[in-house]
Amino acid sequence: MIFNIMTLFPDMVENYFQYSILKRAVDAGIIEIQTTNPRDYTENKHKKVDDIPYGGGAGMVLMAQPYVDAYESIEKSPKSLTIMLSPQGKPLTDEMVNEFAKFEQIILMCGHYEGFDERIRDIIKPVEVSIGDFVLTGGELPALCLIDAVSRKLEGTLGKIESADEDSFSNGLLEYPHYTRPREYRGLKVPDVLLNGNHKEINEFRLKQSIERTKNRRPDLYEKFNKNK
Ligand code: 21W
Repeated sequence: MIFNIMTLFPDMVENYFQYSILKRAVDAGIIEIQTTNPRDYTENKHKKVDDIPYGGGAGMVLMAQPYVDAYESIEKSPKSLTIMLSPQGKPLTDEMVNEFAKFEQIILMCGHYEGFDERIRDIIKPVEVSIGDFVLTGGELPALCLIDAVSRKLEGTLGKIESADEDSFSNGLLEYPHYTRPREYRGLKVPDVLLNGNHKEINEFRLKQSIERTKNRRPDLYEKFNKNK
C-alpha cells in the first residue's frame, strides 16, 4: 500500500515511520510512504502557498494552484483513494479504516490551520475525513492516525502477538482488564479466575468484564453491540 502525504511540512510526518511496528511494515515492503510538498509546485517567485481570504476574515487560505499541481504530479494507481483531512470531514471509524485498507494507494491532503481554497475540493473531489470533534493546528497528525490505523489492518503488519482480531471495536466491545506478575501489588490481587487454568471460565470472565466496561464507559457502543447480537 502506497501512502502519499501532501503536506507543507514533510519532516513532521516522515519521522513517525522510523519506529516500532510501522518501521517494520516499511522495511517489509507492506507500506510505502511518500510525501509531496505543494510549496515545490508554486508558480510565484516567493513560493507562496497561501493568501488572504476573499471577502475578508481572519486566517489564510491555501491557494488552489500549488495544491492542485502537486496533486496532479502524483502517480496514481488504478485502485487509489484521495482523502482530505479536515475538521469538516466524516469522523473516522474502524469500519471506514477497513474500507480504506482495500485500496492500493491512498493520497492524503493535509492543511495547516488554513482553509483550503474551495476549488481544491471542486477539482480533486476528495473524501473528507476528520478524526474527531476537537481542533488541531493541522492535518498532519490526523493523516498519521489514519495511516497508522490502516497499516495495522494490512496482512503481515502485525505479528501473531499483536493480532488485530482481539482489539476493542473489532468485536464492538472495549477490552477486558489485563494483569501480569506479581500476583499481588500494593494489596491489589489478580482475580483468582485468571490463575486457575480453566480457559472456558477465563473467557467467560473476560467477556463479562468487557461488556460491563462498555456499558459503563461507552453506552453508545453498548447499544450497538446489543442490537447486533
Ligand atoms: C483547524 C484547519 C481549523 C482549519 C479560514 C482560514 C484535519 C482536524 C484537521 C484546522 C481550521 C481533523 C481558517 C480533527 C482537526 C485539521 C487544522 C479552521 C481556520 N478559516 N480532525 N483559516 N480536528 N485541523 N479554519 O483539527 O486540519 S482532520
